Amino acid sequence: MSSTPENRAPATRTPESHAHENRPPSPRVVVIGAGIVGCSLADELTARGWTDVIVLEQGPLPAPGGSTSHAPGLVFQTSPSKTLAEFAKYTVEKFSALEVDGLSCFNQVGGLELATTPERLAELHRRAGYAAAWGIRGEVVSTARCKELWPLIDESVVVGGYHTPDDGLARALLASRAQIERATARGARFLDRHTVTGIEQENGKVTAVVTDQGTFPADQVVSAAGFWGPVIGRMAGIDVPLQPLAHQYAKTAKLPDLADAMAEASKPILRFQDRDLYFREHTDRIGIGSYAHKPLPVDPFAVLPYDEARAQNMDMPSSYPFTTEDWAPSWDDCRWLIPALRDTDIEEGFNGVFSFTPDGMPVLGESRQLRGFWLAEAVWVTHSAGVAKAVAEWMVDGRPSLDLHECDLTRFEEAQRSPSYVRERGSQQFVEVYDVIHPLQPMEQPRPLRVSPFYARQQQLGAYFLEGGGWERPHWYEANAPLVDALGPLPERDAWSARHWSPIAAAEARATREKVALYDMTPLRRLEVTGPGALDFLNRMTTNNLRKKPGAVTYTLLLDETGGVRSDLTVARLGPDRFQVGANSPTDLDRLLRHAPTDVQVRDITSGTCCIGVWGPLARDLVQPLTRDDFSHEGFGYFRAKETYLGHVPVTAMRLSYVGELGWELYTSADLGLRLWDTLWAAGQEHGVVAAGRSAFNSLRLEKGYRSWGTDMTDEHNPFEAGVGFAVRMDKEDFVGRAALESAGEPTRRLTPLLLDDPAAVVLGKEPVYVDGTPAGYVTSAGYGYTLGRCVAYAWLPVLATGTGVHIEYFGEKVPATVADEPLFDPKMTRIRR
Ligand code: FAD
Ligand code: THG
Repeated sequence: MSSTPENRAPATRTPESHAHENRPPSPRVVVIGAGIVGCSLADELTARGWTDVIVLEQGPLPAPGGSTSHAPGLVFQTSPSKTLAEFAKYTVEKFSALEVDGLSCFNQVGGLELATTPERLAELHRRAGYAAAWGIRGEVVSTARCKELWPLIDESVVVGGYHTPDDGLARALLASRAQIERATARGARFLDRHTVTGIEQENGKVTAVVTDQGTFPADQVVSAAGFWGPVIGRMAGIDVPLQPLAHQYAKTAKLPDLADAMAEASKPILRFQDRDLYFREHTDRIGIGSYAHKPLPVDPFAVLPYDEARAQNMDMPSSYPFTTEDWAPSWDDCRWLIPALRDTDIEEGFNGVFSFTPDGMPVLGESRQLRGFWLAEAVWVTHSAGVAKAVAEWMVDGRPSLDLHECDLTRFEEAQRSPSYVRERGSQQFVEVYDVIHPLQPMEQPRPLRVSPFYARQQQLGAYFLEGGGWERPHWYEANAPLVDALGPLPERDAWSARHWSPIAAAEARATREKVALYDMTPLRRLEVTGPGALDFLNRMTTNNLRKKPGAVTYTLLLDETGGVRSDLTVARLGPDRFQVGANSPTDLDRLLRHAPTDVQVRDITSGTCCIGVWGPLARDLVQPLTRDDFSHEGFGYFRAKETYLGHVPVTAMRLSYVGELGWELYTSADLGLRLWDTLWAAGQEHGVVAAGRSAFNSLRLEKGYRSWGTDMTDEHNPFEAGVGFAVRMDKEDFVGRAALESAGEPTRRLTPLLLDDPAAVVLGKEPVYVDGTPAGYVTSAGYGYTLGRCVAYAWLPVLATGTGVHIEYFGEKVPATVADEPLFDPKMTRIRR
């Protein structure tokens, strides 16, 4: 594997590349790292006609010494994340069809997860629900069935299991080889013993990759360097938010009970999450991985290079000596579950390193600061082929066919990118990897990280804080507890849905519908877009007509080129060339910055400003006395904005309401935030004002049918399917995604509002929905509608008539629900437009 770096040989023509005759010639691509991700990516890129691909690898092929080189290869597909599940499904499908010398790259032994507690068994039911929602075969099974599948377990400690027949073992190195061979046949070149030492750039674009063997010019560079990501990132001037951690893996001595084993493995891969353990067979031995030990962070900058590691008698740069003291408690747990282990010991073990991110998801995408520089990191073998396909689509076609927002490298807030945050959160992800995590469970540390200016008041009111995007967010206020008595009886909740919930939320929702409430909207992302080209720019980037006089607020959509919903925004025209945009994730900012012409400035003003939503039928009575401006319906219309003063506080007021009541979002600078809160609080006393939290907020917005981007809709959906077609003006000038929408046919699926039939039933989101007894879709978001007296669930389903009965599976129970008409609450808008 030698090379003449400076003059890249022209890519070999292969039959497949002829198929792409009409495409522009392949750009010069360099992939850094030949682990499973780099190899899969080379395969996926060359399959799409990008054949001028060089993969640079510091170690020796075929086992260059990264995490892949010793991964035991367990592939469990089930995940709460639909995106991760899709990645894993593709990996299984692809590796099952790949062979080297007649040996398949996937050994479909199935998967088994065991429960030794009722809590875990409930979790396994939920996992079976995710599986049904995302189209994976899996079922909760009896203890007896667990024993049948894994005869070595002590069934007396097991209360049940979750069996997934299509999971199994990826032969990761074999799959690397198979993909190297295919990619090489299409023209890719794999150069091992080439250590990348630098990334060259010009005018914000990547131009070349420097190695100890020479420089490789490149138009596109992908860092698939696994846990070395931060090292390569630094060469490119980019933070890569991942933390390498070591994780223990050991193999037992030969087990007499397995003496007859012929195959490498025949029993399902096994998980014992109650003790943070997993198991697989290695013919007549058992391999055991543990997440039970303390986090063992590794500094990626201090990892020894390959050869030196060898010299020091370390197998690979990514494997560290086994720490016996960390293993001891796990070994007791292993012997408890599998009595056959009591007469044996482990024969070998190591602490292997791989990547953890602050939220446990991969880091994918192109850097805006350095165009042409991509990351494909923090990826498990399980997700590797799916990730590679998505990244290849993204590079070649301009967008992936899957929703990747949970994996987008731009998803982190600035405060979530500090090295200490990444280390602390990454370590916590390690600790929690098998924990039962409630969908609302907040991170524990570092907190508080971001607080609004009203934080002190919220604490005084007994706020129950959860965390989102680093923000402390009140979910309800204990101060409102006395209001609960007036509500009348509320349905009992099961233990799971009662977590991070309080009947106080119902009282706050009632107060919002009947009187007036203050909501802390500070975490709502705010962008300022200014400059002579701002109007044209925003009008081209989004779907609604923004050519309105200053003072107008417009609900509009950011689409991608294929018409998928990238975000929904409110755009307030505050001056001829000055706009305030209410947005969703940091990715929105990134997208606008990427496309902004030189005469437009885009700035995130979230930090340094704050927002209070004042909503309810008495909102006008509360606000009007504080200002000389006219806040009447005629003087301050719905979806209008005004810059004014409330008492001493300069505010930007916008008349809109995500909770579906009369009222305003009131923005001011952070320094004046507390004063604004106190002003509104004092003025509200005579109207019975309450502070209300996100729990009520979510209930109210669901009753109103307002979508939450990222949960209810993503770029996998077009606006018509998602029920936000009203924000698309096909008759205005051209905008991103317009052409694609023109050829979009009648929707065949729809974001469908469901009402649960039983007033006492609740679901929480991500549950499968059955139509005529078969899984037909999944719940996006759900919440109890306190005004309606029913749980509201939105779900992606085939187009169904209003009144159709369906079933939502919750903890293995089939809960009846009915397709409803939108909006469920106040369809005539009498509460808002008055
Ligand atoms: P790697 O395989 O680490 O590849 C990155 C490559 O980049 C390396 O070969 C490295 O040499 C190269 N590189 C780095 N820097 C440079 C440079 N400067 N120049 C040139 N080349 C460079 N995942 C599962 O799905 N299931 C499991 O059961 C599982 N078990 C695991 C058990 C253990 C003990 C460990 C350690 C990991 C396990 N994983 C498992 C995780 C999985 O192994 C990794 O997530 C995956 O292999 C990462 O693949 P990768 O290609 O991103 O990284
Ligand atoms: N406030 C502001 N900006 C935001 C949100 C917000 N941006 C992100 C996100 N939330 C956007 N989501 C919505 C969803 C619905 C509405 C507003 C923002 C809404 N819709 C009305 C309806 O559908 O009837 C009005 C639509 C219209 O008249 O065009 O109010 O909470 N600032």
